[in-house]
Amino acid sequence: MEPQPITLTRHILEKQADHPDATGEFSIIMAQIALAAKIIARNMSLAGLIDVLGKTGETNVQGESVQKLDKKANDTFVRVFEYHGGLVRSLVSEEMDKPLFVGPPLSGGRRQGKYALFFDPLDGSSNVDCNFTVGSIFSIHRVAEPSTLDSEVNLLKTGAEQVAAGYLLYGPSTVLVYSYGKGVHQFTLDPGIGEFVLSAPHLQIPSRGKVYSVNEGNYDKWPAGTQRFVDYLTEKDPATGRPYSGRYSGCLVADVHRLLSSGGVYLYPAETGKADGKLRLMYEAAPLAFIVEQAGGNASTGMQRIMDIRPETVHQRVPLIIGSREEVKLAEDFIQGRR
Ligand code: AFP
Repeated sequence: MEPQPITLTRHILEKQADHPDATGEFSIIMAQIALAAKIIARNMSLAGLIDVLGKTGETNVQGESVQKLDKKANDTFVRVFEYHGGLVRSLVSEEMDKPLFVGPPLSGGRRQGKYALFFDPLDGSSNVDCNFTVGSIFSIHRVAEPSTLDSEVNLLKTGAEQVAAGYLLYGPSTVLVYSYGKGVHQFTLDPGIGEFVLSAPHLQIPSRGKVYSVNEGNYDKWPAGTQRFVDYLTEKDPATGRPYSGRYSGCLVADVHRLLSSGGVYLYPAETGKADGKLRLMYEAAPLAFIVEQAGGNASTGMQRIMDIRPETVHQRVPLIIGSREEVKLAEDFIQGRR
């Protein structure tokens, strides 16, 4: 008899059984994320046929112009969680200025729900117009007991405090990768049955790789240590496996997903006039750091472990170097002046 496919729902429910005190809320949050992903994947597959391509004309809190699909993906996440009121008490998104407190109000200005969901609804959205890969990133924090009043300050958690994190990759197939702190598991959407099916349990990133991923057009704006690191990677030295191959998609999720299987390093470093780089800590860098560390890799600013950073605002940016242990350590050596 053929083995039964392990669906995401079954996987989550089996893992929930390991936690006798679990209330089931976390499992439903994961199911709702999977639902949002299926809706986004379907909209994406119709890009060009329905009116979802191009810009809305608005600018988001990051000062970037909003793509129609960014907005649609954000609205999908919000709808899915607003409808299921009480599951999470707050939503924080790249596309929303302020946290949205969605938990049903209790008496005395309090709210129901103990989790907050942070998300980048469509990472790499400028890729959509040319039919390239994009992703979504999510991070789940336990923020407060129902008795606590809501405020942005309660949301400022370190990456190490994440309960779970993951991403969706909308490519030739739709892939969901997540971790709740016990390894990294990959599911692939089977469109025939509409279910995410386990396609790779316990992903491990090689301890070193042969690929580097960075927007080299910004080279002149990088600090000297970063420039020397990339010079080192591109130098010819067969004895140490150099030069590395360059791969950069413009979608962080896609580049990190590649590293999970082949190893290597992704960088979005600090730049002149942008000491914190481009990427957002709470819904880009920290969730991917959680995944990559769970798979045996590292994530750093070059000076500090990403997972240890205590954010000052929910939209804080951070330089990011992420991937195989050896390359991330090497980047730190260059940036900290040891090489
Ligand atoms: P968006 O999510 O705003 O499209 O930005 C994509 C991204 O955050 C990340 O996915 C890419 O790796 C990086 O920015 C690309 O930025 P550059 O265009 O500056 O290289």
